[in-house]
Amino acid sequence: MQRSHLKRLTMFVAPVIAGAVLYSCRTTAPTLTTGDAPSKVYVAPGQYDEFYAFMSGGYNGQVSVYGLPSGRMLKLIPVFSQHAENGWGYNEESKPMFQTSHGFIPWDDTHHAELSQTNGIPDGRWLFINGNNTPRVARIDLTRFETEEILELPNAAGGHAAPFTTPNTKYIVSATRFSVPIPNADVPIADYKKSFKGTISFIRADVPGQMDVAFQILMPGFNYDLGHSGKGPSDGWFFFTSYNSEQAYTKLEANASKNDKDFVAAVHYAKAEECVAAGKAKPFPSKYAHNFVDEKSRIAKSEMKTSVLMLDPKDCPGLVYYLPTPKSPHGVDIDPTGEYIVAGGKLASVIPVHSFSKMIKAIADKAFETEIEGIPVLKYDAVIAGEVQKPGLGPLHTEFDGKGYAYTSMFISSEIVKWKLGTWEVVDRVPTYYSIGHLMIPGGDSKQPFGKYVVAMNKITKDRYLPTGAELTQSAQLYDISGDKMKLLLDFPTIGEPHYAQALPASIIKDKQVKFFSLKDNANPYVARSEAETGIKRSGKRVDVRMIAIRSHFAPDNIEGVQQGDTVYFHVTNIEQDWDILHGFAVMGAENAELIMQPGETRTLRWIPKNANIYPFYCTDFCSALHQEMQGYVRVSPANKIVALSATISKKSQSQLDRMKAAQGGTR
Ligand code: K7E
Ligand code: CUA
Repeated sequence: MQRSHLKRLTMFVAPVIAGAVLYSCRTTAPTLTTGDAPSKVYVAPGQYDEFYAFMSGGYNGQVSVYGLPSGRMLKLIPVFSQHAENGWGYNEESKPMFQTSHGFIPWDDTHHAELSQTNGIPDGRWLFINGNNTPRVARIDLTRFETEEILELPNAAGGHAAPFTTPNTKYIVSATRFSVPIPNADVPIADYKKSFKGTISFIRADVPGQMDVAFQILMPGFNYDLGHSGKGPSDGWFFFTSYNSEQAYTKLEANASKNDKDFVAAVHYAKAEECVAAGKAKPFPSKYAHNFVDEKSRIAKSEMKTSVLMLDPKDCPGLVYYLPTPKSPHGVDIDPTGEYIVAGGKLASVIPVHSFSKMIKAIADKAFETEIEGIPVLKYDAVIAGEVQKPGLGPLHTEFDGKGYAYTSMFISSEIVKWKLGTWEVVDRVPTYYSIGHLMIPGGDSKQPFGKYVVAMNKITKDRYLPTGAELTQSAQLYDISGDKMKLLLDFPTIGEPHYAQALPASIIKDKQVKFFSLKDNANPYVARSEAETGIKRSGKRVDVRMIAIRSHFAPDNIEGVQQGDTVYFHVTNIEQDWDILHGFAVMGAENAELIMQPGETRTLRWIPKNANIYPFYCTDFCSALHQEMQGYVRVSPANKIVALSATISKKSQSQLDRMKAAQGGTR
């Protein structure tokens, strides 16, 4: 195991940094779990985890929720990708969430989970997540663990530096990993330097249902990779890494790695607000979708927006400065005090740390090295606070424990390195298995980290679990950081490819959970609140069936009069008003997913029967002892055969229902 680790390491290192020294992270045995580790991660049956952790799903386009320290997966929250398991993106109510200026887009690549904050501390209202491919940002409501809003970003490609928040969630941001012509147009790719630009979007995020681009900043055509807002003294500033200052457009592996230094862009967004108020931003025609779920009907609506305010730094002096930063930096992380700006130079031999106060002084002193498209480049020596020497290889991301220490993930040397803010000395290092990307400390990018653990999210799994063919599950590792030395406690598998994650104490959100949706308040136009409100209606070739589901039947459960060529909409309302009692709905031959109805909720399945036939439907969620009895039939007749539209509604007396409920063990 040790040897394969080394071999793999060499494989990564060799092409990237020839001749570099391999830092030793192999003094401990890879399989170690020592001493009291088991008791530190053991959450006894019936007990709860201390933290909720929200992990991006990477190329599965979703978010997954884990308990820490157990590493138990609690939920998958579908966001940008259709999810057949509960009909997200398949049922009629949620389809509008996938609308974009490119049409219906059922997939994306999620990277960075970001909790909303109040005064720089995670507050448990919302989780934001970005879609990297067709740039979008989403809001997840943490009382329901559901996606409730998605905003597309116009004039952008590769929404990677997203959706990081300002300390009170006034804005979240999204910056472009790929520069493209702005506005996008058919131009020769060789015109890159002339035509390709980046943009940074500031998105109003503090009012659910009203997310919108407040303004965009037009940037030189570099690749903007990651960002973090200032806090405390640096509140009002936002910092973004950029690489490819070479502006290469082919063979980036080599061509974008030539410059010794790229840049951190320091954006004074408080200044941007002034410039916007002074009319310096120009309306820029832009088509982009805004989708959100109406709270009462639980139906998503989609609207197409037509313009953004575009700010050119040339028209707003003092808006952006570049901080030279070695070498192709990836993450940029601000320490809890707001003074230090830590950049992870993927190919750098040090971890450079900029000082906010020195930056302000350098701006006042005009300590400029040069200017790029109207943006002053500050002198490296005038802004650097210090460099962490010999940290390891391939620094990517940094989180903080709130006790004066920083933890940086080292992709190439596959380790976490702990170092001290201010002295820049490395105080501890532990190996990760293997090739860590992001790392996460609960609250670790906030003003007051909750600390206790660091989670490594590793890119390569290799030999850590029972093999499952050529593709293995992704792997996370949990380390105790309460003492001087980091201690590996647990490996646990994750799904998709988690990039960033965030976590917060469970106590902040666990008692705010919705247990069911009020039937009385259900504003779906096709709701049926009781069997008496069910029915079937034909309008031309469209047939609407209003149906209810309750333990353990559907009403109606026999439907006749549907004809070939009809489009049938099953609107099924789960009329239970009881926590965790779900029903499902599936009909044979549906070119679609099932429906899952949470208690009190109406969901709609569109179905186009092909043949004159009998089609059964049934409940897919094992809801009671008589779940297998929860079924029905649809009769489909030829188009030329007239069969009266009819429904058989099971009429059960209340006493019958009560008896059945008792027989099924009552409510759970
Ligand atoms: Cu480093 Cu997309 Cu956050 Cu992955 S990014 S690791
Ligand atoms: Cu309802 Cu099974």
